[in-house]
Amino acid sequence: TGKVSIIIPYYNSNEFIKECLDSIFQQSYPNLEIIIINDGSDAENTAYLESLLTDDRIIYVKNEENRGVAFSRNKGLELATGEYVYFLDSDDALTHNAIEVLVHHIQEFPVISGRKKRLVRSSDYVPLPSAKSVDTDDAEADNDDETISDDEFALGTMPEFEDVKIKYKQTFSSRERSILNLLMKREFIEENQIRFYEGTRGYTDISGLVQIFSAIDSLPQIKVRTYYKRTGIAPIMKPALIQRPIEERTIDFIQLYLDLNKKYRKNEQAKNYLDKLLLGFYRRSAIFIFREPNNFEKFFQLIAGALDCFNWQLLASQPRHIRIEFGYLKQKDRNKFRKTMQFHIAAREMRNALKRPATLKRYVYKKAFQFVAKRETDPKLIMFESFLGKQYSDNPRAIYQYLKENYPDYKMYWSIDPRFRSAFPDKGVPLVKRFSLKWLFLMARARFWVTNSRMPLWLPKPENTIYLQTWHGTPLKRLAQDQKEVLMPGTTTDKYKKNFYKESRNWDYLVSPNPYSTEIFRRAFQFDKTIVESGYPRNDVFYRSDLAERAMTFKKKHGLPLNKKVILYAPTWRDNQFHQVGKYKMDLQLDLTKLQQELGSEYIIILRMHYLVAENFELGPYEGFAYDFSNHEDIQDLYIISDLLITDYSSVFFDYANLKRPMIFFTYDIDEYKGDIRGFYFDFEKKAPGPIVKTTEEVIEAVKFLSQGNIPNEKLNEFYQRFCSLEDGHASERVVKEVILKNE
Ligand code: C2G
Repeated sequence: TGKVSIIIPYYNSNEFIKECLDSIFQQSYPNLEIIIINDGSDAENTAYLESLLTDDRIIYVKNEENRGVAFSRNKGLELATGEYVYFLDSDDALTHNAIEVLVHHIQEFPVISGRKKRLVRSSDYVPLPSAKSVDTDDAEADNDDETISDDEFALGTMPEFEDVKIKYKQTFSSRERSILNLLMKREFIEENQIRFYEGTRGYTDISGLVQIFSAIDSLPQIKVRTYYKRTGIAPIMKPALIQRPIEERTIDFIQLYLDLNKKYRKNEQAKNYLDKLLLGFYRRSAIFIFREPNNFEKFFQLIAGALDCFNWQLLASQPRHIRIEFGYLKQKDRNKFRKTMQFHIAAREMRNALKRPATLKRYVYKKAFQFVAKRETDPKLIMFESFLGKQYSDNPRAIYQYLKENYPDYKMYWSIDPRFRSAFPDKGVPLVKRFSLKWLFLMARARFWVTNSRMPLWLPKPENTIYLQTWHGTPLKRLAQDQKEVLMPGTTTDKYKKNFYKESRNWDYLVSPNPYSTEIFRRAFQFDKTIVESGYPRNDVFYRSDLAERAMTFKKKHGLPLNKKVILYAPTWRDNQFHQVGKYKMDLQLDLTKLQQELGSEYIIILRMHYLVAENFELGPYEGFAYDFSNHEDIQDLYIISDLLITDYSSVFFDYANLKRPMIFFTYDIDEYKGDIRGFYFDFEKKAPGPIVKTTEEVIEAVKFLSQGNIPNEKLNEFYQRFCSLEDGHASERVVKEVILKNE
């Protein structure tokens, strides 16, 4: 029962550290030394971590700046005094008896491993179940990421130690790339001077593993789940995950491979492992590395160079195309390699395409698109789209209308989702169905794409097309890379962030409504091209002199009573409440019966749901009082006719503030929303330019209070200065001049 030193590097991961530490504090094996290396975390993360350091078995050290995980783990090894060492990551956790089971079984071996379970969402974590023995000896056994149902897991009991199955590994495959979940004797570590390579940012685990593998004959793996590995939840802005493009990772990997080769080429076990890693890396990454023509020469040389020390016998079991490619790399025949690689890439695309009719269709479409896009772009052709073709609205519409009035020689089209045809004018606006053949021709030849949301990622932007991304709101809710955990259905945090990153690579210009948004957009979208800080084109309308006439015309056209004041209710959507992918739920928490009783004589209410919300409200009983304008083409019209806005965390209030009319924030779920669901960029409760309320009664009270002229003018002005001061009715003009006219 020797002491175990658990080594945990920590870098800005305060969302998960409590779970991690609790899982150690409650280990059934008490003889622990818990070494935590704070690797230059920011003040907030540091303070939180430090508040949790209550156990006197903890040794806590800080790096002055962020030095990387290899450095931190090495430091941990220097500090460790236990008989055993064990690495744990600060966003992972252990099962209740993990250490006990590992220590029990290590016996005379220098190293032993347990098994891992993946946590994809934080809610998958079941606090502290005991390790459970796995008795199926399935083909997956080599893969330490297993998928089992949570139920089975939660019911896990302490295994009878004698019953635990053990597998002894003598060779190490390229799947073994993690130092986590290995219990190691410290004497062994020190005798072999095992340390992590600090010269690269990635792949440092393998630098430790290769040393271990070079020094052992056999690695026992007990078939007991001991470790929860969190995947798919990228802590905000962890550069390791998304910002490290394939080029950088390739350079890191090859550097490490060459370096380790020098040291271990005489050790068969280690050499074998390294070469398998190289093969694995090549097979996973080659097509991504060589797909980009500009990278070709550099990476050809790099990889061909690395192969000088490769053991060619390993190739025998590889597929034919890999053998051929490696052959050309070895001969340094770049032309033949290039041709083979092009074929490989094309064949792979084709194979993916043939999987399903839908992917085949897309493949053919994409090829046709690329073919058309080879022709020159038409400098007068502009394609517009708003909210994925669902609306004729927002910034794209304002820019469109400005151009139409002032530069009528442009050929302009609106891309529409045919299911939303009724949200577009009957005539006067040229419409084209998204993904139709005509759309393909227009999109592939247009000089400009103007949109406020994302484009399908599989659609290759033509080389000379300029993509103007207007976005659709000043952010209060955390955006894109700034989101901690993405709860939307049909994606994971990792996938979402990666896709967002790819999407924003395509943008050439981004419109920003104010300096506050500029700063956020730069970071959250990882955008370093031109930001046009112009104010929002969609808000130009507020600065026209005919707002009253417009309101009157609108009310008459839609049969709204002219003698009543108008309340607009426009809430946002909830990431974690949905019917299916892309269709979100909205409980109407506002009690319309009460509202009508209390306010009906003076007011009507217009309901406007977010475009992602798919909900049909039964408004029959409230005829003459409540109206559903969720499908109306553009919310700007509704702002103009309303006398008061009720919203929540939606960016609508940044726009509405331009009108300097009263606002109420109906935030019945604020704690949950500002916490787990999204998180905010500023202290909303302090800065909101109007009362914050949680119940219908409070809404009614607030409406009455505001209608007596109690407008919080000071807050409203402060808010206006911060978010609306660029708005003057000329934002569209500024965008057109900066983006369209300059690039014709
Ligand atoms: N919107 C609307 N009706 C609503 C809510 C929003 O028409 N009930 C429109 C508004 O133009 C708003 C935009 O959709 O500005 C974006 O809506 P948000 O509620 O802010 O939500 P989201 O689409 O998540 O965008 O940077 C801004 C954020 O990305 C928010």
